[in-house]
Amino acid sequence: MNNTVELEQFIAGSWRPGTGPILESVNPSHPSEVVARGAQAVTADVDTAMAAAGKAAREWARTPAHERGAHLLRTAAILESNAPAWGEELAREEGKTLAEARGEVLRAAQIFRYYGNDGDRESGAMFASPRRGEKILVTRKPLGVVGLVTPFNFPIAIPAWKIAPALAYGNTVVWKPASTVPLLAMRLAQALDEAGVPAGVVNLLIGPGALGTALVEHPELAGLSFTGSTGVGRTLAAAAAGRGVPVQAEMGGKNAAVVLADADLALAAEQVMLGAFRSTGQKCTATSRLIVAEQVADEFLAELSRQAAALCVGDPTTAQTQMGPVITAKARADIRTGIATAISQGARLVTGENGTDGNPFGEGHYLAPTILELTGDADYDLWRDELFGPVLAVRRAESTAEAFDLANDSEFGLSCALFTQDVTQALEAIDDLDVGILHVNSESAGADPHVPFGGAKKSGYGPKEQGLSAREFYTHTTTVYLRGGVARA
Ligand code: UN1
Repeated sequence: MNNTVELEQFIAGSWRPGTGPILESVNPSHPSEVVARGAQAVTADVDTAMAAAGKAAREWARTPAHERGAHLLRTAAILESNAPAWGEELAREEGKTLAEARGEVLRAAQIFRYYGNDGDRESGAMFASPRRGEKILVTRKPLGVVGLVTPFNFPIAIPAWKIAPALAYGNTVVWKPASTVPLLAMRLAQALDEAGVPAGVVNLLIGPGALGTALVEHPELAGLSFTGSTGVGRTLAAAAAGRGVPVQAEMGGKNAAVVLADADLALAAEQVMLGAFRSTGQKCTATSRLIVAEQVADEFLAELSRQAAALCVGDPTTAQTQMGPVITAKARADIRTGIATAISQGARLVTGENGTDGNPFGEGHYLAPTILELTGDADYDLWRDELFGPVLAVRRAESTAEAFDLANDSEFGLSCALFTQDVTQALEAIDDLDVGILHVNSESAGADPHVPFGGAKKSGYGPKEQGLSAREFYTHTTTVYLRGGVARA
């Protein structure tokens, strides 16, 4: 296939080729196919983009909220009309199935629509004053120029849920997406450009991780929002915090599904399959641990194993495919190493990969959906470390209390899926499970745009994303003690 797209940078409202080394994004299902190609940005471009964003900041902040919103609503409409085509490109560049990829473009549109209507919501608070003739207002103001660093796994939805609130609340943006998915980043920037967002309000820099570091070190940076690996997130967060720059970082997860003995097992199996294997397990909200009640464990694992072995793995643009490849050859090799380590530590392979090399599904970076039971009390790396792939680690629990303890046995606390028909146990879980997102009888992934998204413990740092929580990060407040002229007695 020879439909490689030419990559360009978007700085100060104009599209231009980079001046750095050539970057190619390749199709993880057909690694010889180059999806997009172009010269990368260099660190000097960070200065140019920051200057453009700084220049645009004042006017954008003064633009009425409803006018800013109108740009976002137009962006939503453009995303919607391009969802079939850009969804296909997303599936080719990132590897998730066509249905998920098109759904993701529509989800980005939904996020832009939510924030596009923000002008209709309350925009601050008013308090009574203990003094006569005075009111106290708490107003919201943009931070200024914010830096956004986004991961490969939701190439358009995660940027949308950072860019949309950043712009809605009056900030301007310099954005560095993951280098594995530059085409989808370009598509989103094109949508914003076509929607008429003024020059400099959004700047896109495609290139290496060094751009993220340069962004954080830039003196004009007023805020940093990051989603990605724990290692990079902590480094960037530390650098930004060290310079007094507010940070929002959304990092790892090792999310549990807890299946209690009274659960609707058919429903639980369906949802655990979705949580563990949709997007090839490459979501920070994916289900990577399963805790199942001993009484139903054999039956449940047999059913899961049957369903996992029957999943159709292959090119995500083919209609029957249910699971595509992982993003790179290195990701696949690392996941296999994680599986091999678990087996060497005593894990029992229920179904899928055994840690060795091979490619039964074709030339792409494919993996079989894998389930491993962690038997005994060994300290398994697979229980602790996020592999970011289609691998589910299972443990059995003798009681609900033990199940909840196991679910909490992680330094992460992003999401959890609980399966029970007993409302009392569900209510206990709300108090006991230390997570940012709890799903009762649905899979661990998924997030609506109008409610907070983010983790407890080491999964996240700083204010949560989405809904009104995003406002906590993208604005600061001015408390106004407002009096008129001479106060009457
Ligand atoms: C979802 O669960 O649908 O990087 C979204 C991630 C998360 C997004 C999850 N920030 O996977």
